[in-house]
Amino acid sequence: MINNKFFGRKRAEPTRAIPPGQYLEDGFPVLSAGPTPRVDIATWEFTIESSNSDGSEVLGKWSWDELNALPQTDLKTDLHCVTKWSKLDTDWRGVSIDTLFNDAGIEPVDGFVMARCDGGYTANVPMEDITDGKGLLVHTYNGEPLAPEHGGPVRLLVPHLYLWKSAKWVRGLKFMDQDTPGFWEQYGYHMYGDPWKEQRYSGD
Ligand SMILES: Nc1nc2c(c(=O)[nH]1)N[C@H]1C(S)=C(S)[C@@H](COP(=O)(O)O)O[C@H]1N2
Ligand SMILES: [Mo]
Repeated sequence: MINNKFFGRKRAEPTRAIPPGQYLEDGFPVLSAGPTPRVDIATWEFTIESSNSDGSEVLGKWSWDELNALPQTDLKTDLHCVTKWSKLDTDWRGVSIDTLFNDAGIEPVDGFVMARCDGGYTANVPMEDITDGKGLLVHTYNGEPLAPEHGGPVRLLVPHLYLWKSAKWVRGLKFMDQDTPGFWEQYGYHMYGDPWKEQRYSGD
């Protein structure tokens, strides 16, 4: 017997609203501005730095083992890429930025942070968009180690903003008083990037 269920299956309709101008994607496209860097877990470190007129100060530093020893957070969330695909219900595991701040005794201050990455990519985000559970350092996707092309070993995940803010191969956050453009923002992408407001390019 042939089971009719396998025939005439329609493409999945959105099970809930997605942001304007977006379409649903089942796969997981890779979008990188350069080659996938080789990252050595043994020497990997993640650093949080302040910056002020006197220079910068390291506020917290974690090795791979130290990151994994912190309380872990699971998050199921939708992703929205500025190239117009959205992917529903992606499963992530990692450490929330709140947990890092707690661990290092860092008080979030009003302002902005720059995420910096192996390979030189940067992305700017407001502090309030990575705190209160909104930002994570993720190392696990769908129960598997995050693939290098998607930012493994560790990427920033800020899912309520367009995916270019979710910096792959992230190695640090630097506090900034002023909102300063990161890699794509210098090329005209929006400084904030709210998908629900279609903030794709500066001026949107
Ligand atoms: N380090 C780094 N992070 C990055 C990028 C990059 O080129 N380098 N591309 C950004 C862009 S433009 C997008 S759309 C997403 C794509 O993530 P994905 O390749 O996992 O789909 O990663 C973002 N993070
Ligand atoms: Mo992108």
